[in-house]
Amino acid sequence: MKNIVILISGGGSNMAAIVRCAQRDNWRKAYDAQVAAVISNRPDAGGLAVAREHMIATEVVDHKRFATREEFDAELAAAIDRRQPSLVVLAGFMRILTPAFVQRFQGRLVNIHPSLLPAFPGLHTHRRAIDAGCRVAGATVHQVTTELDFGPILEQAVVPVLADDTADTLAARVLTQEHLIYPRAIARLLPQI
Ligand code: NHR
Ligand code: GAR
Repeated sequence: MKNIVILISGGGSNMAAIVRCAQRDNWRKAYDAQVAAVISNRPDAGGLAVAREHMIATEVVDHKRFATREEFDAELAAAIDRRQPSLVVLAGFMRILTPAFVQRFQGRLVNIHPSLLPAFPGLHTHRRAIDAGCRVAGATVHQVTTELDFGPILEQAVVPVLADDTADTLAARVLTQEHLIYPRAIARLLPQI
């Protein structure tokens, strides 16, 4: 069985979209794959309850309990390893990962970033896209490498930026597309891992 471990920090709507797609398209039968666990770095992440509703194992590795990024990442990696993952999915996961962590899972570590990479890596992407006068925005699914928001692109979606957009209205439009492309990108990866 190919175990998928999803890392979240917040509401987990991308995680929920992946879980729903896995159920609807029967990933168990199609790819011998399952979402094995959802791990959050924040104890109050809304996505934890969503995962539990779907009978998925959850775990918290609270970054605030650790003095350094290296110590947090070591504990996070150990928690992931216990699930024997074939694929590790960052879904609104908000902690930058150390090179040691990325190297350990390289090739089976993916992220969704709310911009059309290579434009706007990092945070506050929607505000920055509006301020730059972009006519289009979007989201990118990519392999994670040690360079932030830079790995090989797997999937992208484009949305228009409207004249009266705020960062919030643009984020909501991008998010609906994220929910389509992230499950699709993962489904395309599963036969190869
Ligand atoms: N780690 C590596 N090495 N490479 C990537 O491509 C990564 C990554 C970790 C997370 C997601 C990413 C995004 O899609 C991601 C990609 C958090 C930050 C950040 O600055 C930046 C990019 C991403 C996620 N985080 C702050 C930090 O100090 C904390 C911010 C907060 O807690 O709200 O880690 O955008
Ligand atoms: C999504 O838009 C995701 O692309 C973005 O946060 C949101 C999480 O929503 N990720 C980042 O900004 C990573 N730095 P979700 O928790 O509902 O999936």
